[in-house]
Amino acid sequence: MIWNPIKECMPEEQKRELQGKRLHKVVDYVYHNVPFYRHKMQEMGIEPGDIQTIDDIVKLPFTTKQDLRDNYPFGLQAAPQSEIIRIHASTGTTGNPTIVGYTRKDIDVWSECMSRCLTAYGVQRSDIFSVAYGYGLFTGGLGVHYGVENLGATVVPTSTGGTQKHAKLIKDLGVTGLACTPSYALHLAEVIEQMGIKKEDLKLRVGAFGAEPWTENMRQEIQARLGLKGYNIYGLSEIMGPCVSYECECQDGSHINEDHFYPEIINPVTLEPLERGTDGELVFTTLTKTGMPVLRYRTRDLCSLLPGDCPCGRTFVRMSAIKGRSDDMLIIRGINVFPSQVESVLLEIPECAPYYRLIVDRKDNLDILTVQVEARPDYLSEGFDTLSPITALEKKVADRLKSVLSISSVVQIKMPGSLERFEGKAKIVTDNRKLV
Ligand code: DLL
Repeated sequence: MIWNPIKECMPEEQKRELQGKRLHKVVDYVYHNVPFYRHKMQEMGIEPGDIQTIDDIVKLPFTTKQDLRDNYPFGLQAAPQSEIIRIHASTGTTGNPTIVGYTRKDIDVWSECMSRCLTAYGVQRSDIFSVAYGYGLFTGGLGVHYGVENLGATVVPTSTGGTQKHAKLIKDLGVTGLACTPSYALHLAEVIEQMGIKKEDLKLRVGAFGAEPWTENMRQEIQARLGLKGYNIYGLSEIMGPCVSYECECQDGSHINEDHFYPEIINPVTLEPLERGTDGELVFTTLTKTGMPVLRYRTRDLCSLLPGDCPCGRTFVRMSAIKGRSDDMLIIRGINVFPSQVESVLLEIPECAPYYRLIVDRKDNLDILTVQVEARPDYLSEGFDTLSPITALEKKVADRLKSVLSISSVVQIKMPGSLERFEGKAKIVTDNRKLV
């Protein structure tokens, strides 16, 4: 099923024409309502009249997270405060958070995008959907919530915390849909197993997982343990929140809601636009937002836009899975390492559970990568009191990591259940070098 075939399956020409018109309108709007953009455009010697087609987008200035921080809290807001009906803020560890104000129109567009996404997953009005993203300043909870309501399915606003209570509700209410981070889905699976609930006793059939990078192996693991089909959902607060893009039944990339968010891929160093199919930094321009529109926002997320058509019939371009963030990439002894690469390796090893941490230290000017990973309970149940299975597994993991990453690492096998579990976004990496 397709929620809005007129938009989601628009012929390419028509789509580009619509994008061009919308781009002109949003540029004119920010030029007259956001001094930050007016000054930037004046510095570059461009006026709204110079932007007529979507190809003119390359003439526009970029926006960065730092720009949003520098203009904290409302500097980039284009609509008057009386038009803003909701505020969200992005999580940030340092400095000012990013504040995003939404008008009623923005919230309606968001709900529409979410309904497109849920329909692509096969969600129907008869479904009961538990939203276990955090409700609050984070966009995950309320964003998905409004989409489920807009579609007409039943929403259970679980939010985070109280995992046992959540597990009981899933069983007792016959919950069919689950929205949460992939790491939380795994934790939930673990709690469900510990409570003695069998996946056959549950009615779960579809999951909307995102807000953090996850791999194909992680998808397989979640699907096997919860007995549902897991779909990717991508988004970011600065652009809207969940559902800037969504997977369809083909699960070969996520369709970007291109009538509202225009994507580009650039080389993060030279800022040159890159061809379809080439990995680079994802950049978004909001085409219809009225609260806080952004021009060419640099997401720092690394991925590619996939060439070719999708068999599902949607013409919205697809983005690949996020391969890492330009600011998340670890450079260890000069070699680029993405946490997702490590995850892929670990989940291919049957003795390893999908709970792991990466710790980077610097000793005597040498970078040391420590990978902590839990063993699966069944692996350690025999010979638990001897060290040999642990040492053997540590060596196996270290060898596999070395062959994939081309660097050696210190592997520490941890007891099942010993690493901290997360309810929101998982904090996988600790880079102690920054503290030096
Ligand atoms: O994480 C919005 C969201 C909520 C998306 C719920 C999906 C589901 P922020 O907190 O602003 O917003 O974080 C945005 O999270 O730039 C990516 O680095 C990462 N991210 C989000 N979705 C995915 C995904 C929400 N599906 C940042 N895969 C983004 C990989 C993701 N990374």
